[in-house]
Amino acid sequence: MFSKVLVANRGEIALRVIRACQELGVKTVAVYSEADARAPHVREADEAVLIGPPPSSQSYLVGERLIDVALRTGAQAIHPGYGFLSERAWFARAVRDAGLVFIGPPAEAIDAMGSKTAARQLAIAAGVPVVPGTTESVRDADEAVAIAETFGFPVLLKAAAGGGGKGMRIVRAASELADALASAKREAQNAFGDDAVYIEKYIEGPRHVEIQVLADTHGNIVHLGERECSVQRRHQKMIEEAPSVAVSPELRARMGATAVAAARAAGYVNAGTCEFLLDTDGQYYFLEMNTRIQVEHPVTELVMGLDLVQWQIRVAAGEALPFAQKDFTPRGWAMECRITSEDPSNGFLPSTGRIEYLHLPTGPGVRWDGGIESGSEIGLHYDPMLAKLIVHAPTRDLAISRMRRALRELTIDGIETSRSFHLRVMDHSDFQRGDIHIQWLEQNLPALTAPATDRESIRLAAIAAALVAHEERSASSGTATTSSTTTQANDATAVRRDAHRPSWRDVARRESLRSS
Ligand code: MV4
Repeated sequence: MFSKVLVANRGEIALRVIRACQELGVKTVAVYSEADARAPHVREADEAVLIGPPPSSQSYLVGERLIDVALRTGAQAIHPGYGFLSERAWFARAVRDAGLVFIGPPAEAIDAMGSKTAARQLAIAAGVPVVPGTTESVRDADEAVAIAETFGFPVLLKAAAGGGGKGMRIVRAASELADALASAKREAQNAFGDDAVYIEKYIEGPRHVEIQVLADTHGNIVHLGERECSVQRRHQKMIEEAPSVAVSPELRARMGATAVAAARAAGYVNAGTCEFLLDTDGQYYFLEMNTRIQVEHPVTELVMGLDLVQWQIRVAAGEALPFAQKDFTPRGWAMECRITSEDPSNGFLPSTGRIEYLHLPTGPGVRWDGGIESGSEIGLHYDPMLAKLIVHAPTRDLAISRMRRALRELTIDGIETSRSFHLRVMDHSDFQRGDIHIQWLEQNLPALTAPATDRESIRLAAIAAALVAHEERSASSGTATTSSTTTQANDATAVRRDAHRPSWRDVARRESLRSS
């Protein structure tokens, strides 16, 4: 095992990796930008090194500097987390060339899956079902029309260098193809520096189901079942769960075997995820492989009973996986809500400010993977995801009840968050039936995001609550308490739109009942 690992990331995933290392008895080196000097990951690591100014292009994305820090601090390996440098083949290669271990797949596997057309070729050769379409980029609009007519409209134009939805265009008629191709190429060129675009049949209303795989350096590959990730907005997942209501044990076995075949064909090692579309007839199609640990990995950990991040580290250190495929059957139901600093009632506009008050949910079956604390400054330099609230329960219904309970326990004051949106989803009958697909959220935005109460009513109620809290405290203690200023500050910042349990009520209640 390594004695020291450099964690090349920030926020909740940096803490997640640090925790895994601590349990393995591995020392950690955090890196941080000037904006993150007081971030929890800096404090929790054994050492921390400043790597640059706030913009990630000058800090978390400067590969050579990270490698230099690893060498200088005596770390033997680098964990990239997700985002940032996690899927840059050049970085994986540079880490290896520096005599360090990249805790992730070989650079060659990242390259193989990085080009979406190459990944489709590799999948087809491995017998993996893909959406009908091309495995080469299209030359021009005439060729595109001819190809589209072989499987019919609508079709989807995709950037070959893409992934994650950039450079995609839905085309519903031959007459629209030329314009769509030109704009897809422009967007692809701007986003990836490569204007190659290919064509697929457009699948309407599918689910996004992905399979977790784990591979070691000794040729062992297992799959860890599926995650259902259909609740997404603009290619940002909001809620994930495991297992999926749409996947039977028989389908899980088939999709799992498919994912293992794709991973094997790519020479894959470490944790990875194969993304599939699952259509309304139960047909599934391989889309792409994510060559990193994913945000939503905890739901798999909870139903499969293993620590994926620890296994990433153990596999990177050369350990053989001790499991057989039959060891893995999902137990119970796990669900994750991404808590973001976005205002659902305002088009998910990013919200900035200081977290004035934070109360975390606890109790049976609740897990919080977060990177924030009271006093954290939330700016615009990084991703708006603050934390993940994850629950595990015996059944899906109980997981929904548990998530609702945990969301109601959660208070984050000082900034707007996605909390109330998640409560609305938990209360939605479509979601409760599991009747969701990748367009569901966007088709139901009004019901899921409308403010329930006008601001002035909330303001009046907050003032009343502050007065009640003050009265109750005075009555119970008989003396003025030192926390009254805190209460007022919290109530003032808590004036905001919130559909379910406005946090002023929780804060007022906790303050008034606190023994002083
Ligand atoms: C598709 C598709 C429908 N038909 N391909 C989105 C990002 C990239 N991973 C591929 N994506 C899609 N490819 C065909 N042939 C619909 C999507 C898609 C999507 C996929 C997964 C999760 C969310 C999505 C949201 C919009 C579109």
